[in-house]
Amino acid sequence: MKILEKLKNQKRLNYEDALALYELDLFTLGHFANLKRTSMWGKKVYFNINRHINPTNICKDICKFCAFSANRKNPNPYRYTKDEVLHIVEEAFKRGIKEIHVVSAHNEEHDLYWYIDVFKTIKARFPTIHIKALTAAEVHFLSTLHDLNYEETIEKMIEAGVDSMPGGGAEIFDEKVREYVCKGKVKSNEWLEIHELWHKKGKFSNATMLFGHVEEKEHRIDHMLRLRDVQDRTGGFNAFIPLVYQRDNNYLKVDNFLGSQDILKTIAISRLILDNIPHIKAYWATTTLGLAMVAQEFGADDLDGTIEKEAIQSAGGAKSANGQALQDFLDVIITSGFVPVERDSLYNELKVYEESACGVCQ
Ligand code: V47
Repeated sequence: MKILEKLKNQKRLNYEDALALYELDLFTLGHFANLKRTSMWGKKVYFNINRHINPTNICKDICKFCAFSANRKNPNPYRYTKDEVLHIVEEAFKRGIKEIHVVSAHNEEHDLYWYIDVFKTIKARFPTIHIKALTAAEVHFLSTLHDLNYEETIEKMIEAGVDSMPGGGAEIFDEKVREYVCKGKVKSNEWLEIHELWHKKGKFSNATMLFGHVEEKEHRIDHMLRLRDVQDRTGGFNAFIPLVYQRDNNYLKVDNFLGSQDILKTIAISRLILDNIPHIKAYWATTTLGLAMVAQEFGADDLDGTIEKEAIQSAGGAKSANGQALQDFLDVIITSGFVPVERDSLYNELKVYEESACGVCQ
């Protein structure tokens, strides 16, 4: 079979190859994805110690899949003040948090200058904290609000101390599906352009894909290939994060939900297609920690972070609202035969845990 030959010879895979990968049985596919993952990262499983902060849920956009934004299905609008954000950061810092991941809804009352002020103050008070903030969807919203071009907004973010960009807002790049699930939001080519500009400033970012809703497997492959093209030019994506669609409290009508096999297949395929993106995250908040751990044998090498407070996926039904205890990460990684590695936001290794760190084994 042609696809097996290509996999054995480690050839770059094209669109047709990727479709053929979906036809392979899970364990054949997993075998090749795991070979690739192991050749890159051995038995290491990466995670970081981070805090998610979502300054507001009041949003001008209406993405059908979103249960986080305040509307009829989530009648609890909120907007943090600068002092509230600073308080969260201060408390998190005391607990040893090394990254804040700031993602928000699109709310004119939190304009670019509000964020700049907040980020500058955080950097002045906590210079060692890594600020991962503002998705390309937010960069688009804030640029439009202030009549700035993307480069101008990006330059202001960098000047304010933003260290890296999260991968949110990518959803699914296929224009037809995108129009259906998140009409009015940043367009696919704009999302990709913003990340490319960010990378050209010497900065790193992540890339997500929201899957398991109304898209087909063809759209997932198209999504990955568009990212691979940008990465060939810039090398600026650190990680790809396939986000499993959470079904509660939103306006998207979905008939068939994915099972674990489909989720693992998509993660494995992303490892094989995205040969130029170093890390594949199995984001535990959307897969559950158990499946995220299994995914480490199917191409993923990262679980994301401890998060502390998760608002987006939990609004959609995920059991992630209170984050993940570090000890639970360590226990599940070690008992699965892997080596836990705490990393910083740019994948520098901070601590490689030995087996004695495992509560279960003691
Ligand atoms: O862009 C919204 C997604 C994203 C739902 O860069 C949903 O390291 C599932 O991007 N079901 C925000 N997903 C989260 C995100 C992220 C998470 C972790 C790490 C990183 C990173 C980025 O959440 C949004 C959207 O695609 N989302 N609603 C839902 N119902």
